[in-house]
Amino acid sequence: MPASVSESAYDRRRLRQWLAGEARADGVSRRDMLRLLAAAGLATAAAPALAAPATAATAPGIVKALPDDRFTVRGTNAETKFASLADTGYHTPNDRFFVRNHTSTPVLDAAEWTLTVHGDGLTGTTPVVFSLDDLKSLPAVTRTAFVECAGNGRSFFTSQQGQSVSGTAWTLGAIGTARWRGARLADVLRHAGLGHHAVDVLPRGLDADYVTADGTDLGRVRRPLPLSKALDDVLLAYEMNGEPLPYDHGHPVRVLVPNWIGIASIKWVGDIEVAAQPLYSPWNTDFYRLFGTSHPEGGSAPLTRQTLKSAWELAWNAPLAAAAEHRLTGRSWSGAGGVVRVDVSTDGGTTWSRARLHDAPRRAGWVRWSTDWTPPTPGAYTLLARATDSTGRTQPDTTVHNTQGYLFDAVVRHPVEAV
Ligand SMILES: Nc1nc2c(c(=O)[nH]1)N[C@H]1C(S)=C(S)[C@@H](COP(=O)(O)O)O[C@H]1N2
Ligand SMILES: [Mo]
Repeated sequence: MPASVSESAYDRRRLRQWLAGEARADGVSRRDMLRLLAAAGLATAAAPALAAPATAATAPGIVKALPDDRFTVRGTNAETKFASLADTGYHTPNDRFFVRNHTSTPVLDAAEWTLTVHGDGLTGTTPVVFSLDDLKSLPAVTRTAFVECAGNGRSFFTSQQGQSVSGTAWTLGAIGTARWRGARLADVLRHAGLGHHAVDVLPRGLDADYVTADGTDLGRVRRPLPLSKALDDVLLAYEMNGEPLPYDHGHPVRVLVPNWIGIASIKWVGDIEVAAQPLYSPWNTDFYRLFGTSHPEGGSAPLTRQTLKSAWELAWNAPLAAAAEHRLTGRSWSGAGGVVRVDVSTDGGTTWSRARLHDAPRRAGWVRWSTDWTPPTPGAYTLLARATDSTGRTQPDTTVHNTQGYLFDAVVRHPVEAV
C-alpha cells in the first residue's frame, strides 16, 4: 500500500478519535479541526459535543438567536437543522422553529395591535376592528399543526435532479410543528358580519412592503384564501407552544392554515379583506403556482396543500462509528393525511425495511420514526426514507420539475460516513 494511502487512513482514524474526545489538539483551533474533518469527508455533526463556545449567525431582520448548531441562515431566512430536532419532542420548540421572512420581523406591541376586517363581502359597510382582547374573548381553540414553506427541499431539485430552480435553497428544515392557540377565523368573520356573497378573504401582514430583486414593490405580503378553507380549520393564533407568539413568528397574531403551504399562514396580520369577488395577489399568481415545461402554459392552479416528505435527524455526512449499533431517527409528514408507513434503506436503496413509527398518523402533524443500524465497515453510506400517507400516496424517486422549486416530494438521498 502506498504510504500516502495508509497515512490518510491513519489520519481518518485519528480524526475519528478526536471526535470521540480521545485525541488532543492543543493549540489547534476548533475551526482548524473542523476544516480537517471536512477535508477528510468527515462531517462535523459529532463536534457539538466538544466544549467550545457556541457561535451564532445573524440574519438581517430576525430577532431571535440563531445558534449555528440549530440554524442555517439563508438570506433573510433561517432554516432549522434537522439534526437539532433529535432531542426535541413532538412539538418544535419556539427557539428552534425555522423563520421565513420576505423582509424583516416587525416588533409589534400587542397592546397597540388591532385587526381590521373590511370589504364588500361583509353585511355592513364599515370596517370592524378587533383588539387582541376581543380575539381572546372568543372561544379559544388549540391545534397542533406544522408550518412548512412551499419551497422546503428546493435544493434537491439541483443536487439530486440536476435542475435549476429559483428561490431559497432550503434542505429539509423549512418546517416546524407547534401547538397553536387562538380564535377561529370563522368566528371572527361571523362577528364582523359575513355576507352571503363572500368568496375570498385576503389577510395582509404588517411587515414592510416586499420589493423584489429587480426593484418592483409588490406591497404587503398577502395571499387570498378561499372562504371554504377560511371557515374550515383556520386560526388567528396568538399562542405558540403555550407562549405568546414570538416576534419572528407573527407577534401578536398570525393566520394559521393547517396543511397548506406556509405562505397561507400570514404573520403579523393587520387586516383581512372579505371580498365578494375572487382576489389575486402576486402570492397566488406569480408565486406559488407550478410553472415549467411539464405544467400548463399559464402555470398550475394556486398551490394549497403541502406534499409528502421525510427527513433524518442527522447532519449531512454525519460521522457514525462503524461496527456499532445506532438508533437513527427521523420524521415524515404529509399535507394530505397522516403518515401511516415509512420505509428506510441504509444501502442507497438496494434493500428496505420498515421504520418503527412512534406517533399515530396525524393530519397536519408529522410522525416520528426510528430504525436501528450497524454500519458494517467504515465508508460512505446513503440513507433513504420513503413515507406513505393515509391517502395511499408514497414519496416518488423524483419530483416533476417546476421553475420555482416548490413541493419537492422525492425521496432524499442522505449521505453519512461510517468512521
Ligand atoms: N406577513 C408575512 N407573513 C408570512 C411571511 C412573510 O414574509 N410575511 N412568510 C410566509 C412564508 S413564505 C412562510 S413559509 C411562513 C413561515 O412561517 P415562520 O417564519 O413562522 O416559520 O410564513 C408566511 N407568512
Ligand atoms: Mo414559504
